[in-house]
Amino acid sequence: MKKIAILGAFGVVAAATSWAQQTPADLVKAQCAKASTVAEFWHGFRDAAQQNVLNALAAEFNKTNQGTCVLPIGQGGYGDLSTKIKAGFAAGKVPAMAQAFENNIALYLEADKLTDLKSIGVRPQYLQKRFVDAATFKGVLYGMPFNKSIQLMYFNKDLLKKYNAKVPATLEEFTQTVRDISKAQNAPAFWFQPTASTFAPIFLTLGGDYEVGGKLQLNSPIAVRALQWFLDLTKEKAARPITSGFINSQLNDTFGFALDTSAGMPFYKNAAKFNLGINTLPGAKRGVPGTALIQGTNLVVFSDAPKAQQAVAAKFMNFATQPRNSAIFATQTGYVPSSDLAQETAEYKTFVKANPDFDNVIKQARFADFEPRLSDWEAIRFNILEAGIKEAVAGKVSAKEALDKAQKQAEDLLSGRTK
Ligand code: FGO
Repeated sequence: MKKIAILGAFGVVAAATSWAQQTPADLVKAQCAKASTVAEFWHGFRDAAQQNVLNALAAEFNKTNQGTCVLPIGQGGYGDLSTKIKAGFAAGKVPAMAQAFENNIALYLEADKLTDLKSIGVRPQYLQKRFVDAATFKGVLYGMPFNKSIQLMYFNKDLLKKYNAKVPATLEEFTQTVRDISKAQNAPAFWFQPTASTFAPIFLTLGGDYEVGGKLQLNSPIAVRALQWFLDLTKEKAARPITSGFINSQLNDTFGFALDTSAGMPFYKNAAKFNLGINTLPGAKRGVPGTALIQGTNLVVFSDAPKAQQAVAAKFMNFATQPRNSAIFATQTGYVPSSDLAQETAEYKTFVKANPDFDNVIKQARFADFEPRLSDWEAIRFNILEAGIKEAVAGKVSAKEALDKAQKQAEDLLSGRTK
């Protein structure tokens, strides 16, 4: 297990450096064994480092709430999490609390399974307004922004230096730099996952919008242009599609650039054997960063959970979003601080002094957008849009064909024809 020194900031032993030490997960387990009310917190963090931060946060909360406890339980990845929650609805077994994307909230609301957070004492004060608004449906807050991410530009400073290239500030410069370095090193410099997540920052930066006049539109001319951009660079061997695994776990010295979630920051930092650069996204014009996709999740509370567990969940949400806890959680993970006041804390200031790159998370968060909050969006983004992107990048269909097909499939799904 990797050692994460700063976890100690939550007052918990960093991580197991020998078998005799207690990990944050062990600590939480011991606390919950003694508690009379256990609020399960289902999450989609697969990675040990992220699980450690989550468990350390829960352990710190549990310490000050004798008799009650929050128990994080991993369900696999985000997709597994929503699948298990949906199965839990049918089986009548839900946790007190879970992570949820905005579209998951819409879906869980259709099943009438969510609790109005303010009614159980959640106070969303000093939270990023846009995040709060996105988790508010018909004026009611159902999700507490917890681990919301934006995307950043990760790059290889050594490679840029070697080829005398400047850090690209615009999409045009980015495209040219990627082309030049790829040609010079005879290997693709821009690495990307052919996914809806990576497609989005280019689509959004070019001015794209998935919802036009209240209607879902996956095949707009801008969408075709954005997908064509990936296809052209791939064909020219300037871009390398990474079709399995995270980019951050495959870095080598031909890696030039990636546009990836801020939650990847600790992983890129750990893995890079070159000088890693982190910046805001290249923009449509100079001086304005590109538009990132907002990902990561909110915390929701299920209405079928016993009231005593709901009360613990509400307390935990207020605890997690306190400025200091928000600052520690964000700096350890790369997520956008949930509290606007996090930046004023000593923990945040100390971290940013040693890691000035982190400020880009705050800067980029002002230039970022959400995917549609449709209850069917998870199915659309993975099974339809992303499937089309992958087919096009694999050279099986053109950008227009892929997106026209995706549009038709999405319309069929939304009209109930293929549900
Ligand atoms: C991930 C997924 C959705 C939805 C977006 C949706 C469902 C995307 C994208 C599909 O919290 P974020 O920013 O980052 C993830 C976090 C937890 O796993 O850590 C990131 N990570 C983990 C290990 C690692 O080595 N590197 C690394 O970056 C991980 O990406 O969320 C971004 C990636 C995806 O999961 O493949 O959000 N996403 N919208 N998933 N189910 N539904 O609507």
